Amino acid sequence: MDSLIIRQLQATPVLVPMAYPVHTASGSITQAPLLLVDILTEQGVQGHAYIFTYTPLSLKATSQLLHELAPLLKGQACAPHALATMLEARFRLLGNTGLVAMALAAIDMAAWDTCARASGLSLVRMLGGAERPVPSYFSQGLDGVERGVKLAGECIERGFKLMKIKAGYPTLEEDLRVIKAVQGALGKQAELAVDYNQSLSVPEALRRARALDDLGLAWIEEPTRQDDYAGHARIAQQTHTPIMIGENWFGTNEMAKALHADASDLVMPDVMKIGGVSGWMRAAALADAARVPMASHLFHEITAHLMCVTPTAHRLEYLDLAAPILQQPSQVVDGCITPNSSPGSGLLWDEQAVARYRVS
Ligand code: SMN
Ligand code: MG
Repeated sequence: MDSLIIRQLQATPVLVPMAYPVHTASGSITQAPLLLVDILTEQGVQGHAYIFTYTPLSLKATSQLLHELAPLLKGQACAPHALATMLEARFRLLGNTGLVAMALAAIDMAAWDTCARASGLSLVRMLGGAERPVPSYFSQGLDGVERGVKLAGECIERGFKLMKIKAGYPTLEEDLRVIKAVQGALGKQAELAVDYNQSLSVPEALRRARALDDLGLAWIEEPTRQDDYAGHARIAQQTHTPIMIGENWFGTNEMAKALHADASDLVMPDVMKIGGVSGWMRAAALADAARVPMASHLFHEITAHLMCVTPTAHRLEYLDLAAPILQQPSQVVDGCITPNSSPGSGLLWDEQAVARYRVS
C-alpha cells in the first residue's frame, strides 16, 4: 500500500455543555473546552481526535499552535512514529510539555485513527488486539451528600460496579460524611474511590488517608501535589488503601520517574498528556514491566481501544466530555464500554452540534 499523505490538518475549538459539571478541590469545570483535530489525506481518508484543554483560557492558544503546525505536516506520510520524531525535534529546545505536548498528542491520535481507517481496522485491531467489554467506572465530583447519594443511585442503575467521587472538603469530617453517605447508598453493589486532586499537604494527606483506611475504598487518588513522587510514596507506604496517580504525567519519562519512586500502587495515565496512542503504548509497557495495574483518565472513546491492548488494564474512567458533539457516543452496558469494531477510533463529529458550540 502506498503511504498515506497528509493534505491538511484542521483544529476546531468548541465549548461543550456538560451534563455533569465537575467540581474538584482544585477548581470547577462546567463546560468542556475541546479541540477537535482532523487529518485529511490525499487519498481521501480522514482521521479524528479530540483533546481537552481543561480551561477555556488555553483553548485558542492550543488551536493556534496546531494551525502553525499544519504546514509542517502537509505532504508528510501519515506515520505516527515518523511524525512524532519530526515534531519532537522541532520542540526540543522549548520542551515537549504543556500545550506543546497536548498538540503533538492530538496529531498522534488523529494520525493513528487515519491509519486504522485506511486499513479498514478498528484501532484496537490495528494495535494487534480485539474488542472486548472494558470495565468502566462512574466518575463524579465534589457534589456533597445529597447529590452524591443521588448519583450513587444512578451509578447502580447504569450497572457500574465502581464510582469515584472527589474529596478535599475543608475538613476531614466533611470528607467522611460525604464518603460514608455515598458508600451507604452504593451498598454492596458498587465500590467507591476518592480523588483529592492534589489538594492536601503530605501531613494532612497522611492524616486523612489514615482516617479513611478502614472504609475499604478502591483507591485514593492524587492526595498531594502531582509531581511530589516522594510525598506520594510516603503516603502509599503508610496507608493500606491503594494510592493512584498518573493523570498529570506529561510523557512516559515522568511515569518512569514516578514508578522508580514507588509513588503509587496504581497508575492512570491520560492519553493526551502521556503522548497520544504512541505514548499510551509506551506507558502500558512500563506498567507491565513494573507489574502495576493501569487505569485511564478521561477520553473513554479512544482509551477503550487502548485498554484492550494494555497488559495490566485496570478500570476505564467514564466521565463524558464529548457526547454532545459526537455522532455515536459510547454506550455503557453493564458498567462496561466496548470499543467500536468499525474502522478507526469511532470518533465522528456531529457537524451541526460542532457548529453550535464552536468558538470563533
Ligand atoms: C479530573 C480532572 C479534570 C477534569 C475532570 C476530571 C479528575 C479525574 O481528576 O480523575 O477524573
Ligand atoms: Mg483525578
